Formats: sequence, C-alpha cells, structure tokens
Amino acid sequence: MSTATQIVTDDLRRWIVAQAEAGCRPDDVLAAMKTSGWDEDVALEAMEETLRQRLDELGPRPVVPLLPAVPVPEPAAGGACELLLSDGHRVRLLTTMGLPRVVVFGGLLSDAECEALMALAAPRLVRSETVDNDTGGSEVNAARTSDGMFFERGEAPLIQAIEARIAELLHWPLDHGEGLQVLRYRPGAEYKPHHDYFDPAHAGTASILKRGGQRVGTLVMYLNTPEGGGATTFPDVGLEVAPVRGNAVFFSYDRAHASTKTLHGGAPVTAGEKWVATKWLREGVFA
Ligand code: PD2
Ligand code: ZN
Repeated sequence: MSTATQIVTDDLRRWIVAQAEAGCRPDDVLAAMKTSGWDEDVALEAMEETLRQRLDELGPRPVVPLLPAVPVPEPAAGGACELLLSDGHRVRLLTTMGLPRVVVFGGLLSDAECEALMALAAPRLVRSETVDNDTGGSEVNAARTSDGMFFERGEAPLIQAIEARIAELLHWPLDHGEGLQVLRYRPGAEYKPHHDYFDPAHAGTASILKRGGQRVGTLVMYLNTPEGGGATTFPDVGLEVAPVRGNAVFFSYDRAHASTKTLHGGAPVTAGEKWVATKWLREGVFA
C-alpha cells in the first residue's frame, strides 16, 4: 500500500476501537497495521486520534484505585555480586533491574542438582495446564505447549535442600512457597507472555487466593542449556534472559497489576529441549 493512498476509513477506526476494547496491546495493533501495509506514522496517528475520540465519546470514567502494594521477596545482596549461603553454596548476581524488579542469578543449582531434578521429574511429566480464570481450576492451553509436573513441597531430600536455599536467598519463608514445578519444552514449544499473579477481575481468583493469598514472586531455574531459543522474555521492557544451566531469573510483583511490568514469556525453543523448575512465592502460608 503506498503512503499517498492511505485513507483512514470508518471501518479502520471501528477495527482499532474493537482491538483496544478486546484488550490488545497498542504495540500489537500497530504491528498488525504495519504488516497489512500501513505506514508507521500514519498508523500511529490513526490510532491516537481514533482512541482519543473514543475516550471523549465515553466521557469521564470513575478512577479505580490501585490495590495496595504488599511486601515481596527480595534477595539480601546489599550491593554484593556474590552471596554465600549457609549450605556453603555461592550464588552470583548477574543482572538486576528495578522496574520490573528482576534479578538474574548465576550458579543457583549445581549440574548434579539439575540432573537429579530432571531425572526425578521425567517420569511424571504430562502436558502443561494453565489456570482456568472462570473456575479457578486448570485446563490445557495452546499458549503453553510444554510438559510439566509439580513436586509436593519437601517431598524428597533434594527438593528440601533447593527449597531451603531459595527461602534463604529470597528472604521469604519456605512455607510461603508453592511446590516446585518442572517444565520441559520440546522444539517449537513456548509459553506465551502472561502475568503470574492471579487477575483479581477473574471469577476463579477468589477461590485460588484462599490458599496462600496472591503470588508475589517467581523464580525460574534453568535445568539445562537449550541448543537454541527458549529465553525468558519481558516484552514490556525488551529484556531477554538466556536459559543457562544452573542459572535462574527472579522477578517480584507487589500488586496484581500490569504496572509491575512483569509480563513475561518463554520464547519458542528452536533446537534441543529446555527444562526449567519454577518456584512461585505467595503472600501467606501455602498449606
Ligand atoms: O520457562 C520459562 O522461561 C517461563 C516463562 C514464563 C516460565 C514461566 N513463565 C513460568 O513458569 O511461569
Ligand atoms: Zn510465568
């Protein structure tokens, strides 16, 4: 489509409004318009003008107060670039970020621990499910094409040792953590961008929160180094964490809100397999 013939029709305006009302991110709408041949400047102006007009039509809307911020797990590094834990394990701080709060750890798990965790998990892997927002149950979801399993908290000496290390590293009580989840991604498998907190607007959330309250932090530990792909991505800030055996990425969210910028995903694995163990931390006791 040549820029000279790019007329913003009523149909296009209606489409832009429909995308916004369906919750599509502006970047994705812009990308779709560019793919269909719209010049970026024309597309941006059309989006801005159309959405401004729509807001004017809707008139003033009540301001919904943000949920209050709650305490979150936080590693006690005090500026150090290495932490010595009480089990003798040394963990390196490779990267940190303020918003979203992200910390990348080096050497959180040894090679032997990664191997042992994969071996314990392998016979129990089944196609991953995600939370069904309406019922609070779980369902198979095309956005998550991995296989997974959950360990019970403390179910084996190796699990106990890893959980104790995480509790010390993140200054968060062991009983505020869910059981470890192991995921295996095969080539082509991915986990599309999502938030790990439970959306307060969804009908199923109230029942989920009865057990341990909200999630306030996530630790994704890499159990192997895939041959290709599989980064953990934070699309709001353009951060990509490379999956490297023994390393881990931690992020926290002090309210169940997109302003925490913790939208994140697992990029498609392009070669080999990717194995991770995820620990989710809750506000309260997860019994
Ligand atoms: O495997 C990952 O990189 C990944 C990405 C997004 C894991 C999770 N989320 C998760 O377990 O919540
Ligand atoms: Zn996640």
